[in-house]
Amino acid sequence: MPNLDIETRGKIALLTLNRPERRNAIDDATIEAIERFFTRPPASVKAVVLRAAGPHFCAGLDLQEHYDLNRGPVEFMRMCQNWHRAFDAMQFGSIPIIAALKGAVVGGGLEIAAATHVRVAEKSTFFALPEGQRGVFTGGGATVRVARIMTPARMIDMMIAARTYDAQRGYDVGLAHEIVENGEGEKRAIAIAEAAAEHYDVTNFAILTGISRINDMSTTDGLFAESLLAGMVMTNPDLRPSLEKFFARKAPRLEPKG
Ligand code: 1HE
Repeated sequence: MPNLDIETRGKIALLTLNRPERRNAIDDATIEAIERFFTRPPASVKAVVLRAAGPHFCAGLDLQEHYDLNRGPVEFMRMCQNWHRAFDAMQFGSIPIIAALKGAVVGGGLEIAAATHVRVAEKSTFFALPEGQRGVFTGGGATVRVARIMTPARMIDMMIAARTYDAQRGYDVGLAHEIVENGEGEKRAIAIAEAAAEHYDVTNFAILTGISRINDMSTTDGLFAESLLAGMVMTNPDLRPSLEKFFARKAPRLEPKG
């Protein structure tokens, strides 16, 4: 697929933004490929690693294509809706997506990262929304997804004061969940994906579709939806052997670690 490599390895798929000469800028074809994959993922794929070729994760919207196409307002609005559909398919699908971040995670690059579920950042990672400086605006969901992670007030400040956060500052506000040494991001993301791929499908489904959606609901609706999901997950017949393992003290012990 153009600019997006897809490789399956056992239960996980490795998706690579593969256009390093343009710093993995996202064009229309890339969005289409992302949407196609996440709306109908292969049944064998239980977790995804989203990684990038070259030293940068993603430079956001392909500004060259934007300039060349010279779209009108409605065309650009439709393009944004294509991004929203693709990233919704990621965020609200039932497959955990682990991002391996490095270098630039900026503009639309931060928007796609915000649609993933676990974000591992190499120390080289930096986060920015340079739209303010370039005279453009976010359109791939940042006002919703990024603002919810870092708070709307911080997002406004980041854009107005033209701040670029390093990996640590990104971690402090939830843009990254873990920081690793440069060159270690993919390995760590793959390890997380492989472990998550072993969870029960129904549990991952509840975690991924439930938590985000419930937080769009009122308290009453959210608690009701949680009880519905829990009713489905906690009565999964496959759960019994897992509990028996716990009673027999054969389940892995919980201990504080990343
Ligand atoms: C690009 C793009 C791009 C690089 N579209 N071509 N996003 C931005 O405003 C980020 C724009 N990019 C950058 O700030 C920098 O490129 C980076 C910090 C990401 C990397 O810097 P560097 O020094 O490694 O690379 P470079 O020399 O700036 O770029 C290398 C080439 O990639 C160069 O082309 P060349 O022909 O001169 O080699 C760049 O033009 C090209 N390139 N980024 C197209 N984004 C749904 S709305 C979403 C809103 C947005 O995302 S707005 C975009 C925000």
